[in-house]
Amino acid sequence: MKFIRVVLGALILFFNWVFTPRSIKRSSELQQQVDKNVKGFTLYQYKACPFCVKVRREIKRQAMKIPTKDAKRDQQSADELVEGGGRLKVPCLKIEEAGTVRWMYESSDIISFLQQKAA
Ligand SMILES: N[C@@H](CCC(=O)N[C@@H](CS)C(=O)NCC(=O)O)C(=O)O
Repeated sequence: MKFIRVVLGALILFFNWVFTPRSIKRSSELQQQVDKNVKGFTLYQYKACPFCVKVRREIKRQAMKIPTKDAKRDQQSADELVEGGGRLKVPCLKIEEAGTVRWMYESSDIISFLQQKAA
């Protein structure tokens, strides 16, 4: 079972690498605005999780600068996720804005939210 998961993970990463999406090109003012919109965001994720790959691809497509934390390999990140978000489930977007902190689970919700921030 573990072997199958490792092979599938490697395949996901390989195809993600081969078909890396292009980043959108914006004017520098627009890009600065998008950078500002996502400034306090952090993505908690696993490297080979397909839902995380889906979110990372959208981040790349949208040319967003969002730091990632690996909640599988880094115990501190896993603890932060459980303490803050309430569950060890990825992907999860930590959203720090306007003095508040929110934790958003579900890849489709995260992608829709990021698309709004890019609009
Ligand atoms: N529907 C979720 C699925 C996320 C999911 O199943 N993530 C897995 C890793 S690939 C996970 O964190 N599993 C741990 C758990 O569910 O407790 C999404 O689209 O984000």
